[in-house]
Amino acid sequence: MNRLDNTSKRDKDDDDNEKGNCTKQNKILELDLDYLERGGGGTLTVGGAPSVEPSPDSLDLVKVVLLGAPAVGKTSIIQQFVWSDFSEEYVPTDRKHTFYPSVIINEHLYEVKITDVPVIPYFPINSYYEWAHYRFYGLRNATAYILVFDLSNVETFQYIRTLRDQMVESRDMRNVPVLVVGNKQDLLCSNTPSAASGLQQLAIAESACGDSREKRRNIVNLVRKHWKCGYVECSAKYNWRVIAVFKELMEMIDALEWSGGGRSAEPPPDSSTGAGGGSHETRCVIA
Ligand SMILES: Nc1nc2c(ncn2[C@@H]2O[C@H](COP(=O)(O)OP(=O)(O)O)[C@@H](O)[C@H]2O)c(=O)[nH]1
Ligand SMILES: [Mg+2]
Repeated sequence: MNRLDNTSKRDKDDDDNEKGNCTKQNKILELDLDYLERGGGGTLTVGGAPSVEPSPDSLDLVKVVLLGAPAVGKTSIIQQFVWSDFSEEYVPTDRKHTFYPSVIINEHLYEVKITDVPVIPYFPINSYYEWAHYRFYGLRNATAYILVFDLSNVETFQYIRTLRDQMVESRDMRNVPVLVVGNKQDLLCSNTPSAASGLQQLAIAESACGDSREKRRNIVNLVRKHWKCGYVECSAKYNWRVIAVFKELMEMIDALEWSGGGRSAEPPPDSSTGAGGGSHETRCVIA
């Protein structure tokens, strides 16, 4: 049973967050970048809900970052999940946006921070690079990552393959869930045989489809068997398996949390306590 109430909050213009300049760089490198970010100001509240500062980035906040090549659908997946909204128009993400849904999974309540960032040319190999090039993105201290590629353009997988290599080389990823998402499932060629095509065109299309099917099989194999990561295919456009994306990720996070390998030794607040509740907050029951 899936239920989703969408009244999530999104940060105010995140440029505000970058005003907290500091010259003592060495000191800052030891700090939690998300903590600095919080100094940046209030939030823009969506859907008429009262404007309330989101929960502070406490240890219990699950920080999820979506990464992937340009135009694979990262923003669309988030917007479909938190707002049940989709736009055909492509507006490249030009600055960081954060969303704060609350998610209940296996009767455990999590406050989630979903971060959508402009395309990054590389994953910062240490906190200096993060500070210098991706200030306040929270890339290196994310709880979990969703790596998105476009199923109708499997070349976009190469981007996340490189990014994941850089992550593994520069961060201890043992207790950091990574979910690979193939988006735009609706554009898979097997879904759209053209009745108008001539026989020759059909044969060409079939062979191109076969090629891309083979590449897809190899990708699934690599992700599941070698990377040992989760893999979900979805369509942000048709809201097909978008909830499954977040359900799968939260299952991974919840399993870690309750096996003692999670972000903190403390158990997350239980839904029955009503902790973290507030009329302004989203509740996504995904299990
Ligand atoms: N057909 C189809 N188009 C999609 C889907 N998801 C996103 N798009 C389109 O792809 C383009 C890029 O989407 P966007 O979410 O901005 O990509 P981002 O750059 O990865 O954040 C937009 O024009 C979207 O409308 C999908 O599942 N199916
Ligand atoms: Mg985007």
